[in-house]
Amino acid sequence: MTRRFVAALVVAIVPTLFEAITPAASAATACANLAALTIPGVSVRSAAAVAAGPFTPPGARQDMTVPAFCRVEAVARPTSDSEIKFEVWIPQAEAWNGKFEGVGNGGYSGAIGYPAMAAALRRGYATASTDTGHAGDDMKFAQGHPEKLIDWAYRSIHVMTEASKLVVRNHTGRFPERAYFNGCSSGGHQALSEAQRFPEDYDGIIAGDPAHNRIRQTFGFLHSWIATHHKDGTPILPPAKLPLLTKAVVEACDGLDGLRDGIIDDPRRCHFDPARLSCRAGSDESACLTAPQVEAARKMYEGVKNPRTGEQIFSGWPRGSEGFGDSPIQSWRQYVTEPPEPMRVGFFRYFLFHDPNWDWRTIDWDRDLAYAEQKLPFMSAVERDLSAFRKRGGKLLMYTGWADPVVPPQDTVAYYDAVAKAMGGLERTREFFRFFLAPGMGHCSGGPGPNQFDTLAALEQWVEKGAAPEKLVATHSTNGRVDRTRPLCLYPQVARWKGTGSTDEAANFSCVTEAPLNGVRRTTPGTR
Ligand SMILES: [Ca+2]
Repeated sequence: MTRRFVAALVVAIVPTLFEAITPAASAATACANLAALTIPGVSVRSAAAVAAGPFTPPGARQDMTVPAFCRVEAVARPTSDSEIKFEVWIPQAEAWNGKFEGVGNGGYSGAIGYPAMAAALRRGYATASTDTGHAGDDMKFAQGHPEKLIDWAYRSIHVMTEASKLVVRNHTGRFPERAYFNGCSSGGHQALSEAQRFPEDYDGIIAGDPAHNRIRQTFGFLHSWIATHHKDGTPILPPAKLPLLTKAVVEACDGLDGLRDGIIDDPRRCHFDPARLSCRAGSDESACLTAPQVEAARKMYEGVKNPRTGEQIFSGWPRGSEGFGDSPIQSWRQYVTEPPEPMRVGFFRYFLFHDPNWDWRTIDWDRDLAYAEQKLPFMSAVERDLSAFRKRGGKLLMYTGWADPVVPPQDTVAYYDAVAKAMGGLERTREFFRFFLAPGMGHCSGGPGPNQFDTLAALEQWVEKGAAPEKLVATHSTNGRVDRTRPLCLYPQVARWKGTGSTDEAANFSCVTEAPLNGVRRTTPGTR
C-alpha cells in the first residue's frame, strides 16, 4: 500500500468517524460529506450547506428567503429506465424540530416543489421533494417508458421518502422522530397512494383536493371538453359566460344554507338549471346563454355516464365552480374550456393506446374505460381498505374545496364515504381518517370562501398529542387582509351561524349535522 493511498484512506475515514461520534459536528463539514453516501439505487449529485438568506431555486425567476440548511441533490434509479431526481433539505441542528415532511407535486409535475420545501424548512422540518422521475408537465415522457409511468404514479414518492430518511439520519445521527406527507391536487393523489401502498412511510398524511381517481378523472376531463366544444374543436362557452353562470348560481343557491354570505355550503343541494339564463329573442347574447351554451353547462354538472349501463363513470363539476375568480384556475377555463385539445389527452395517446394520433372523437366510454382500468390500474389510488395504515397508527387528514373546478369535490366525498363503509363505519374511520370540506374554496386554495388553514399544525396535534381535529379554522383575505374566518367542520358536519354576532367571525358558528340529502346522487360508483 503506498503512503499516498493510506493518507487518502485516512482522510476519507476520519470525517465519518468524527461525525458518528459527534453528530452535532459542524453542519457545513458534515453536509458536504453526504456526497459520499452509498444508498443502493441512489446517487448523491451534490451536498452543500446553504447560508440563511435569499435562495434562488433552479429555474426560478424569484428568490425565496430561507434559514440555513444542508442541501442534498440526488437521483434514484429503482429500475434501469428510472431517473428520479429529488432533493433533501435539512435545517441546522438547533433549528431542526426532529421531524421530516415530504411534500407533493402538481399535475404531471416533473418539477421539484421548492416553495413547499422552503415552507417546511421554515417550520423546522427536514424536507424532500421529487420531480417524480421526468422533466416537465408534458405527458410524452411515458411514451415507450412504462417504468417512468410507474415512477410518476407512485414509486418516486416512496423511494424519495426512504432515501431521504437515510440522508437525514446520516447527517444528523438519527432518523426523524416523525414523518409527515403534505400534498394537494396530484400531491393529494400521492398522499392517498402513500397511505394505501406504503403505510409505513408516514405517521401523518395530508391529502388536499386529491386527484387520485386518476383514470376516471381523465375520462371526466375528456367528457367535459367534448361537452364544451363544437365538433370542429371551437369552444362553446366563452370565458365571459363562466362568471355569469357562477353569479346566477350563487344568487339562486346562496340562501339554501340559511345564510346569504356569497357562499354555497353544499352545492349538491343546489339544482340551478342554466336554462334560467337562456337568451330570449332579440336579447343581448353577451349577458345570456344560447341553447348550445345551456346544454354544455348542464353536461358539465351532470358528468359522464356509461352509455350502455347508465353507470356514472365520473361526477360532474359542482355548481359554483364555473368562474369565481380572475385566474384561469379559478374557473373551468384552465382545465376545460381553454385548452385547444382535451386536457390530458396524452393519457390516451401515450399511456393507454400508444397511438400519438389518437382522435378524441373515437372514444368509447364503455370499452375504453374498461380497457384503461385493466391496463393501468396503478395510475389511480382508490383502494378503500386502509387497515394497514390504521394498524401502524397512521393519521390521515383530507380536505377539499366545494368550488373546485379541477377535481370535483363530489368524487372526494364519494371516496371518503366508500372508505368509511369499508373500514367499519364513520366513527371507526374517524379514529384515523378525517375529512374537511371548505365551502366556496377552489382548487387547493382561493375562492370566495375561507381558504387558508393550517392542516399541518392540526395533524401534528393529532399524531403527537392524540388531539384529533374537530374543526379547522379557515381565513379569507382580500389584498392581504383577513376579512372573514369560519370553521371547516368535520365531515359530514357543516358550519351554522349561531344567530348573533358577526357572520365574518368563526366564533359565531357551530358545527352541526344536517339532514341527509334527499334524491341527490351522492356517490360516483366504481371509484376502484
Ligand atoms: Ca350561503
